[in-house]
Amino acid sequence: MIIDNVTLYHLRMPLRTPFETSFGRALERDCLLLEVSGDGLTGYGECVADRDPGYSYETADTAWHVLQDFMIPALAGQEISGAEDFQRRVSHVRGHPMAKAGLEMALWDLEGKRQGCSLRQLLGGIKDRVEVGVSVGIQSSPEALLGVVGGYLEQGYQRVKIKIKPGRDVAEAQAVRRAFPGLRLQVDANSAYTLETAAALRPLDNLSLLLIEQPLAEDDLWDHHFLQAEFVTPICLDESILSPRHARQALEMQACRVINIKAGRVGGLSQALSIHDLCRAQGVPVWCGGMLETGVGRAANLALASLPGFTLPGDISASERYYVEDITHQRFTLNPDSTITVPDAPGLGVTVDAKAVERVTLKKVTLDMQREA
Ligand code: OSB
Ligand code: MG
Repeated sequence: MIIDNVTLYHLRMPLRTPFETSFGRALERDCLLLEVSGDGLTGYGECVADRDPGYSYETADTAWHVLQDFMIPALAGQEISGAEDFQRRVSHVRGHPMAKAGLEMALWDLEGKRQGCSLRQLLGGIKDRVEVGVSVGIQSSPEALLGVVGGYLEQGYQRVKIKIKPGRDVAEAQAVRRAFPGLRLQVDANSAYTLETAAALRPLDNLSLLLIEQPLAEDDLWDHHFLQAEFVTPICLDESILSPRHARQALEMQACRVINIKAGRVGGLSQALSIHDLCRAQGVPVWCGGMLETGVGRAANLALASLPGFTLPGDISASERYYVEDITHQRFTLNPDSTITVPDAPGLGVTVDAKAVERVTLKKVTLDMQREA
């Protein structure tokens, strides 16, 4: 297809409750919404870069710059045949995986609408509902954490992830384990430890956790190898895996036993698919991570998580866990068995509420592709 124009929206959405991780506390979440028109159809994508470079170096502003000044002009006037072709055309842009992934998502949505196929079908997903859990931020105390976790269990979530950081780790995880002995529980450190300080995490190995997510720095692949050798609990990498090549090398060097896949972090759904295939061939479990997505990105995550290798519950919670007002007409809700139903309408299977978008838009630009050519 040939793209006629692309509109970028920088959104800032208030979170229902503050979300605290080892890299900071957020009361709102930024992202870019991409609206791509071509062939008389419109596709949407979500770029998950946030306001601050806390989780990764990308921010909504760097993604805006790279999309507007480099990636989108590279596509002007060109016939784009699919995700593989798209990746080739933007391969001159080093890094900036979230910016790439946002644009690729919009092309998948367009392609699905053109073929009358859901994203799930296009990707080869096999499940019509996927197992999900909830990611709980750092709370003011272990007691407060128990209250919040208990609330989510009442809502029906059967898998919980708690965020940890130095000094707020073992006591928190032990308290949750004691209160909920049978709970499927995991922790996420978001790179807050070194091989030395991670020695404090030793007691976590006795709590029957599903996994310990990203304890060490993003560029510390080799030290994760040493840490994994000391733990029975699987180490799962998130921030460290930015491409299928990283995934292969992490497994080769036994730096982890599980991989968290986020299409944004790895440069697009096509790259997420490659990592899924690689892990599946080796019997390595994967699960779908989350970036507090709006209904647009959430729909994509559900389609991705419907692939057969996603054998652990995803960080894909109900829309109401994140936002009072989402930007899609569809709201995702939790089924009683801790699953969420995968959309089956063409493309992402969601429609965007223009009024709701307007209310949370900080800035907006339309790039006319014919003029750029
Ligand atoms: O590390 O998985 C993470 C949110 C923002 C940035 C990084 C992470 C997270 C989450 C939330 O854990 C997952 C969700 O979307 O529910
Ligand atoms: Mg994580």
